[in-house]
Amino acid sequence: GCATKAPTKDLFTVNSPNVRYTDDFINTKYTYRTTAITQNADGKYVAAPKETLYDFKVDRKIPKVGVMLVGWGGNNGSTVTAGIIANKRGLVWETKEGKQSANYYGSVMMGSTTKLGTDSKTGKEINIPFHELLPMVHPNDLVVGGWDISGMNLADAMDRAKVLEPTLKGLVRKEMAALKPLPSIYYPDFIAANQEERADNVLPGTKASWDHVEQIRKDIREFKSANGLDKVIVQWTANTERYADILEGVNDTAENLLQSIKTGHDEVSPSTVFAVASILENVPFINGSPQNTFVPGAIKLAEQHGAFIGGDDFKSGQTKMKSALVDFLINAGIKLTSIASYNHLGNNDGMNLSSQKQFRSKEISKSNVVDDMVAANTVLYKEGEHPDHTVVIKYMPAVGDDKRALDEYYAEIFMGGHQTISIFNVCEDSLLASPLIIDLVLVAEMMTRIQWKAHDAEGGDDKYSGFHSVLSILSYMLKAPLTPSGTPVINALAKQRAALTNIFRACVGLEPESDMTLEHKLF
Ligand code: NAI
Ligand code: DG6
Repeated sequence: GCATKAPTKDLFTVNSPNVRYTDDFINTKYTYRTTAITQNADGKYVAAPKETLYDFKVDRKIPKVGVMLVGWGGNNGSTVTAGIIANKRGLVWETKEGKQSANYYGSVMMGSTTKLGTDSKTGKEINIPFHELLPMVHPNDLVVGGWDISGMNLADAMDRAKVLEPTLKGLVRKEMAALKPLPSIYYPDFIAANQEERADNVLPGTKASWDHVEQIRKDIREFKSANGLDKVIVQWTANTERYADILEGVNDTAENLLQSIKTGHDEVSPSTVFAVASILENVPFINGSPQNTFVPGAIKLAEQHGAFIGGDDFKSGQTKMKSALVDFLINAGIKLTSIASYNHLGNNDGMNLSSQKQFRSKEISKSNVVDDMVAANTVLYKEGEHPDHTVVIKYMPAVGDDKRALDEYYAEIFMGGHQTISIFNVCEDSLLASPLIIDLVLVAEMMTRIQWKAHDAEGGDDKYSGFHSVLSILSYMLKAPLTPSGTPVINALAKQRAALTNIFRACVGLEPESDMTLEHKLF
């Protein structure tokens, strides 16, 4: 049985004087409507509707895309690779509960729908698969490759991960065994000492060097040509590193960072070297781990080169739940006063995080995720007031990849009452993260084919540019979203999804989905 349908070309077209289709592009004139606020001397606000006109241009040609994973032989890397192969081949396998077929559950792009509009005859909502909003790459068509400091082939790596059913592993084993990670860079100081044993596939040198940048660039180019790819996207799903110190003269500017790589400075991490190599190759680089890969110099380098970057840290289970639940509680007018988040897990990620410096990176990315929701509610929280929030992670080998996340949300309700919500979340961590890896590739790739300019009534075609280098549109999939300098970080899950949906809609000239449904209320 075939698990996922091949994408249908243009499930819908937009009938509007502002939208023009050519063989190669969708050209759209779009009015962006916002509300501009000013504050009077007496502290009162004045709200003024504001309109900005943009032209968007979407490249309709779906490219052949490769994804290179750093940490390919890890739990996420091996699981997402087997998952794509299984989907590609429409595999069905036996489990103790019966037959299971490949799917893309957990992927917003592949597993969810979005409202296109309302049927003009019946008044019913018409919903379409998210990935049909724009001409997107299908994950079945992705070519996967990458690097790992462990040289194990992907079949053995998937056994080591202990995530997938043996029957499924049997069906993909031959193909997986032929996949072997490229040697990677290993600077032992950045990941836990307990990882040393698996580092048997490393390039010479234990500090940053320009040779490393050159080798990674060469690897990307060779992967691209060997597989006949139009585009490559690089994603860090390797171990969580410690934070790098931000030092003046070392990693504060693009030039200083490049110089520090050349001189082998101790504070340049492997993930930053991968980011720099990707930026110089003009290949989007996404950081799925919490460390500060994007030191100021790396962000500036990306901006200089107009290269896309996104991060940080996949938002899979506990934090996704948190960014939905806290959004709901605070928007319901309930005063959340504390969150206690415990995790225990027994995979290699857990072992790496049992080391204090690496845990600290994760603690930071898991802790800042409610700030925007709290700050937005000036009724419940005074300036500077914040719910207590603690994050604990313990390594418990026996539970393997089946991470346990226990959360207690404690809140103040009407008239001094209290509400305690207790959540116990158990599932395979890598089966939550794999579809995020796919979504990040699909959305980042799509963003490379969208251009904009301030509206030009003449219809000239010469001044288009891309979105800002820092792809904050990826926030839904990430715990600590990186945003362009000076712009707000949005963690509220509903807002993040709305941004994704409505930016995609704007690119085909459709209004944001407001959910007003006046057509069902005013007649
Ligand atoms: P893992 O430990 O199974 O895999 C990481 C892989 O990276 C290992 O195979 C290791 O050998 C390799 N590696 C380490 N340093 C490397 C380097 N410099 N170059 C190339 N390869 C290197 O971990 P897992 O479970 O796959 O997670 C990967 C990352 O994703 C971790 O940082 C984790 O914190 C993060 N993450 C995972 C989530 C999940 O739900 N599974 C969610 C959020 C983040
Ligand atoms: C334990 O917290 C290990 C971590 O790597 C997490 O499993 C991972 O970051 C996912 O976190 P969350 O909060 O999105 O479930």
